Amino acid sequence: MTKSAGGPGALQPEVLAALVRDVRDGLCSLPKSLPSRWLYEGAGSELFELITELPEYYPTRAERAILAEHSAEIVLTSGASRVVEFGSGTSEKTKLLLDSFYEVDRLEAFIALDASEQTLQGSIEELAVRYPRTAVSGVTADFNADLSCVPAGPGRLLAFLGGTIGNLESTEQSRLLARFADLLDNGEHLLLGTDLVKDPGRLLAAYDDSQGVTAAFEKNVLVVVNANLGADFDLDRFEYVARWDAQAEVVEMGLRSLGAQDVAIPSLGLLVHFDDGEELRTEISAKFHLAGVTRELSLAGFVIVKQWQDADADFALTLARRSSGRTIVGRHLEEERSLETSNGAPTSTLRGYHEVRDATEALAQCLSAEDQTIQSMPDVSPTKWHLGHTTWFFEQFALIPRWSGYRPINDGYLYLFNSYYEGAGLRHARGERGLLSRPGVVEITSYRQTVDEAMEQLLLAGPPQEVSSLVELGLHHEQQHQELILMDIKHVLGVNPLAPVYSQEGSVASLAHTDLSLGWVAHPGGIVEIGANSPTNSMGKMDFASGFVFDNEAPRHSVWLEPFAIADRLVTAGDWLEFMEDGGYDRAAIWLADGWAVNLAERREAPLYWYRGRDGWEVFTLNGRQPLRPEEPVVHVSYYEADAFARWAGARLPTEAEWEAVAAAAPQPEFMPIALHPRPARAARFKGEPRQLFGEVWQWTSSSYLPYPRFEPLSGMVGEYNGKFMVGQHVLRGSSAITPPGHARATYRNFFPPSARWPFTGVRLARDV
Ligand code: SAH
Ligand code: AVI
Repeated sequence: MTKSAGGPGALQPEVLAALVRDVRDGLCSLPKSLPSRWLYEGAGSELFELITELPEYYPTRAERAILAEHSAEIVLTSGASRVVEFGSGTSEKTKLLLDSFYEVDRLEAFIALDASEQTLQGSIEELAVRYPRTAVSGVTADFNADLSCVPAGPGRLLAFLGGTIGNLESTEQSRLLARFADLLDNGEHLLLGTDLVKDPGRLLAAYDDSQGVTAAFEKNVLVVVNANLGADFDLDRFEYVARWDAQAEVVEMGLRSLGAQDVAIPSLGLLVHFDDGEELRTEISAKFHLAGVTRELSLAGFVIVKQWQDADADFALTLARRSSGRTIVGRHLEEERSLETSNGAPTSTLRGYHEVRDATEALAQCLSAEDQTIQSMPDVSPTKWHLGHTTWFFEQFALIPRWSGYRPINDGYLYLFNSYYEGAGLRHARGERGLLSRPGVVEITSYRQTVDEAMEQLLLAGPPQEVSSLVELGLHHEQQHQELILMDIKHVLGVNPLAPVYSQEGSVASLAHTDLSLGWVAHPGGIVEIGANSPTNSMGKMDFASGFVFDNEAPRHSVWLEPFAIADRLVTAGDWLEFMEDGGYDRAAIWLADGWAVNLAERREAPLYWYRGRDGWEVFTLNGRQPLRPEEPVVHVSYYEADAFARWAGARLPTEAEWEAVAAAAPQPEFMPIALHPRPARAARFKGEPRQLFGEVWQWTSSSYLPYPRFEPLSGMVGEYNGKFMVGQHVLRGSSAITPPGHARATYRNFFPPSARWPFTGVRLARDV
């Protein structure tokens, strides 16, 4: 690190030049503002350290708790050996992470980058002593300007902690993430800390503390300008203001002029006028939703590896990997960013289209061509077939009918990749999809790309509303296939005696905060409304203006419920072991006749993917074979098994209306990355919370899959899908650990035959009261 020439506290010439520029620009524009990096000069970094200790300021404590719990996992999962920290400050919390790297001798280098040289000086010396075998260095630089000082890979983990990304404007955030991605080689990692949206009262208290430390910190920028540029800001003539902009989800901080005044900055030859009450913006602190973090990282070219929150869900830490897949952060996407309004569900914008298409390809990235070709049973389709079929959907339903002159890429594909649509003509037999060595993965990838290019043109032309709706339908359809890809490949790998691992990502959820106590959420019964409003408008045309739903979720209608109670957590593997040890699979009396017959015919004596290992039960997961963890929800059980378990437990399965009545009143599903395996129940966030409704396992209901009263399928060929399966299947509710982010909702109706257990199916009990 270069030492400052002008004595302690003096700015380096190039830093001073940057301050001059920023002050000139910021104070001569309206509204007035100054970049937040200047807050940390002079006494600023010490004041910030005091902020981190304030009772009201939770982010530092929350992030520290996450790091304390998960640093070892970050070391293992990232496989990194060099840590580069941006906006490192004193790196106080970072030590938790660095200690974990160092303990296993994996900390070759630590580079701290910060705009404030003074802040770095103390911390680097201390860290060099703490990690004698590590090359510790500090770089004074503005991360918005020049990242060329970041050393080359491999094995880098970029850490951007504290929620400092929220101090950037949203366009700067995206730009910085994209630059991080550019900097990294495929397979290297980013660790990003983000503060989450929460109760505005708590947010404001954190940024306007009772001791006035934050006010002093924000006013420090005036001290810095006075000290370095000879300005005559009178600190007593400005008051600190913090406010929460609920729409932008940003805390805005600034200094309000008390009276009209002129401030002289002689070294710049400036006299700056402030009106009475005029504000100078000193900082923003944007707050995030998990959905937004995932989206921004994906757009920048990262794949989410794992995301953690503290126990109060105040703060999130995301480990993301530079993705080798195609990432689309093109000009068009930037243009569309400002139009984006979705809550994480796919949209028919070009950006929305690519997000979903890329996510599908990302799932196949870790699979070989052989993996992608196998069909392990008739219900399972090869991965490459899913990749082709989801592409066919856009070609068949959007491009062919809506683009005159469009020529199908290969007529044979229209036959091979049609799933069930009689209206779309003949098709290849479902059970024979695994017999096709050709087209291979390479040809199907090229089919996807060609269709994507055509779709780009269609979308950029500003398609009519019915085409946008079709595209939206196609994207939700593709998300369904993302889940199918994972459940199918689990079966393909699961029948392999070598139990291959699909991915190491997301393996073994932490048991911290687990709470397996079983409570019952009571419902008084009566008339309730369930279902969604119809996805067609008054002209009968597909229209998802009030949020996407499949036609089978509509129309909204009244249902009578008797009083009931529903379990506040899922049935666990431990509960299931008790059932088995109590002879659950041997007692014909608790089984439906069909279920008993299936058990006998297929020798079902435990859930699918359970194996007797040398040291007890083991389960096959997408992370490979693992010892059974009794805390996890049981998964891969049939309707018959779920029903028999419920009888054994002296309970029953909920109807779909009961499930929805409870879920509609609970917090709606979060935009969570795919977890690959269901996780144990965590403590309720509030009394009577029905836990694990979404994101773990699909929950069997006792309801047959039937049309709702006044059900109308979508018009046109796409309407063929849902209605024709409305017999012989049971409805499942919720979503699973492999459901794509943004796909779950309280009205969603999944359905499978009662004997199926290769989907991620589990059990939530209900009972009459
Ligand atoms: N990472 C620490 C410190 C956060 S404070 C934590 O989590 O507690 C924010 C830090 O970012 C400060 O040290 C500040 O000097 C630095 N910083 C702010 N803007 C910066 C910029 N544009 N370039 C580099 N560093 C910056
Ligand atoms: C560094 N950064 C994440 C802090 C924040 O919470 O936005 C800066 C801060 N400003 C006032 N208090 C804290």
